[in-house]
Amino acid sequence: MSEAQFEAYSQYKQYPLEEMQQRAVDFYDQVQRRRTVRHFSDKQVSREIIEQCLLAAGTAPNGANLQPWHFVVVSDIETKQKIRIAAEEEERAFYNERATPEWLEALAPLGTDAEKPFLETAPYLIAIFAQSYGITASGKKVKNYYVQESVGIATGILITALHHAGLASLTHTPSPMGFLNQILGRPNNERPFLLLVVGFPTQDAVVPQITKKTLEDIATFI
Ligand code: IYR
Repeated sequence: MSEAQFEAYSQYKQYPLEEMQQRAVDFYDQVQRRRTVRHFSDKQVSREIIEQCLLAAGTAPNGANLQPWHFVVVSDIETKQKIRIAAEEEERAFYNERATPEWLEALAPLGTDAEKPFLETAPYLIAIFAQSYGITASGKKVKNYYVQESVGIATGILITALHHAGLASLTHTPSPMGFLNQILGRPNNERPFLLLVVGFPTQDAVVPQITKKTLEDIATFI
């Protein structure tokens, strides 16, 4: 068993109280501008920005620091096309057969359907995989912990980092997503978690008129 080694937490930064308050306000002001976008332009995005956002995602707190995630960044046109074809097939089955009337009713305000042209138009698709278990260099299985939570937090940081950099994203979850392993050649220990569509919104992009719950609705102070 390897022993814990500690070092001083020298990166920690403390701010004066007023500055803390202002930073909290400013951050909320920034993140509340984020909207899930479904109209993407084909304008290119430099790979360095995506790399930096992925580094941010990789800082997420996670189970036993095993970092049970893998991000496949797809910009290749033919691969995007394959993903669109497979995703739309699942989406058609979802909208026409699998989705319950209750689910379709919940989705109605978003105006979504089985057509996913943005899977080809947007410059990047980031397929996020959750590693149900790890594999050592010698091929031994390693148990991972809190995989869904860990990958969910990393994905949240990624979405926030992309937004902060000035990019739009769409959390797309064709279900089931097994086709992503096959198209992207990912191993059996990885389960597709989410497909993030990344790029710039079109000039005339519109978003659903929806509201967020109030603080009173989402939090209780005791
Ligand atoms: N995966 C489908 C349906 C869908 C489901 C939920 I829950 C959403 O918030 C949005 C869409 C689609 O992408 O159209």
